Amino acid sequence: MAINITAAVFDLSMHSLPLTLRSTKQHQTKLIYGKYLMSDSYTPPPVWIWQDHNTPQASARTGNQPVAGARFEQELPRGEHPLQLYSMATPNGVKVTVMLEELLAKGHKEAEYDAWLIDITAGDQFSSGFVEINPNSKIPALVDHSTDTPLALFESGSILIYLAEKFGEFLPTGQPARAHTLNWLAWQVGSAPYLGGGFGHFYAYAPSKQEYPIDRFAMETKRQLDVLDKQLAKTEFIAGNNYSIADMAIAPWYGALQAGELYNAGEFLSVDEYANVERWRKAVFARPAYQRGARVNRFWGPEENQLKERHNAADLD
Ligand SMILES: N[C@@H](CCC(=O)N[C@@H](CS)C(=O)NCC(=O)O)C(=O)O
Repeated sequence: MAINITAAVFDLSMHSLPLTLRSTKQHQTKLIYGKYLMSDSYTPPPVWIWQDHNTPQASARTGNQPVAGARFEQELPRGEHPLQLYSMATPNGVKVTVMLEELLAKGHKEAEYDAWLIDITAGDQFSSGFVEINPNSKIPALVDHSTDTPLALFESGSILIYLAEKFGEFLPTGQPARAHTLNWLAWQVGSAPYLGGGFGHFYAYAPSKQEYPIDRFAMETKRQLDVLDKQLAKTEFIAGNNYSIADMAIAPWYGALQAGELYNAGEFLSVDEYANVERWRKAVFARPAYQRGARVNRFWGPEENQLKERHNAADLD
């Protein structure tokens, strides 16, 4: 049985995603009666046992492990603003920095924030300080110190709703607009793992290209793009005619995908077919607050688009 222990490359030249799997056993696919099937070269044992497939470079600090919790002791830094963000400019991280910049653009001075870099390629998400605010060890995480007891928030969808309610922006209070917005926000959080953990992993990061998973997740990703395209044929923004937290959640993933910026997969997925998504993402990406937010906690790509940490508005000017 061939086992490939090469870690997938974490390509920071494009929008990067977490690797939920850094290694995979290699299997051949076979065409049988028109269907691609995994070969039977691997028979799961009765009980799965973890084999450390991480590369030698991946230390105990960074490699994927089947257990949760802190791997080393380190407190989180704290700046002067009530809102302290711990993040990185992946699509999930960008959702929150865009929201904060949009709030500031609307004049909400209390939305000023410190954004500290949690470099997930270096294992920063496993520090004791980070795990204390997010036991799931994934960015983004936010602490609001303006409350009686500091309030820790994790999960990008939860953070977007919290900020929208705190500042009374980008989430309608009346129905049905509120339900529509939350529907699409929940759609994004539920759908993106098929795009990132499914398509992105097997197409861009897995150590061998396997037709069965790429085929399966390319189909699902195109179906999702078509869902958005059909919706955006009816409405200007995702959840209606107003820009909302649903757009902020969906654009860094599906907007970037349609722009060909994610996984270098624009041609493979024929993203030009989605004209309504293209019209919408151009409008969203043109927003100054979106452009500011997309730069925060970014340490790759063109230098003018990078800002490792943000502590006040002037850092982005
Ligand atoms: N459902 C979570 C997903 C967060 C997530 O997957 N974050 C990635 C970066 S985009 C991460 O921190 N990965 C680190 C790891 O998997 O170790 C959310 O929406 O906040």
